[in-house]
Amino acid sequence: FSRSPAKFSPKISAANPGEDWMVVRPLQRADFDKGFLQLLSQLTSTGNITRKQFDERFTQMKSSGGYYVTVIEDKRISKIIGAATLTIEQKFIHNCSVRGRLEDVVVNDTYRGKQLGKLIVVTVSLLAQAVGCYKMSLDCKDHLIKFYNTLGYKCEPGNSNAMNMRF
Ligand code: 16G
Repeated sequence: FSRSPAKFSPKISAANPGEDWMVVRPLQRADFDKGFLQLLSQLTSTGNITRKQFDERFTQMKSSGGYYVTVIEDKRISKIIGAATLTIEQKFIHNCSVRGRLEDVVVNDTYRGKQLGKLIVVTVSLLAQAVGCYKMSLDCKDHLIKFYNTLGYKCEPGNSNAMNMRF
């Protein structure tokens, strides 16, 4: 993305999300009770995750240090309405640099039209820049390519093939 992803978002930022009823912040344990997993299930299958499983995964992610799970909360109803994760890959290349990956971006479908997708993606992209990532990468469905293009993400011709092996 551009060196200043914030320039794509003149009206909103993490510090000033534009609405006093919402907050952008790191995931908390208490978000289990604020619909975080139900929100993720709008993105893909989550399975039936117990509180214990959630707690254990939260602890593992926190102690490993490479996970920045970021959420938007609607404070009026104590519900998580948006989420995106920055994961960090340690590298030898680029002078022992780190690469960021944008993962699990989801906004509650009843909150369309409020630019919350843009808010959460710009926030996490700025975070990647702030923690020293030399690049930030993502995989997405075809219909979202335009959206990510507007936020500074580009397909790199000859170098943009996402490939998966499913287990
Ligand atoms: C999308 C997500 C990815 C997520 C995957 C889940 C973004 C930018 N990409 O590719 O992070 O893990 O969907 O789909 O949010 P799956 O269940 O088919 O792996």
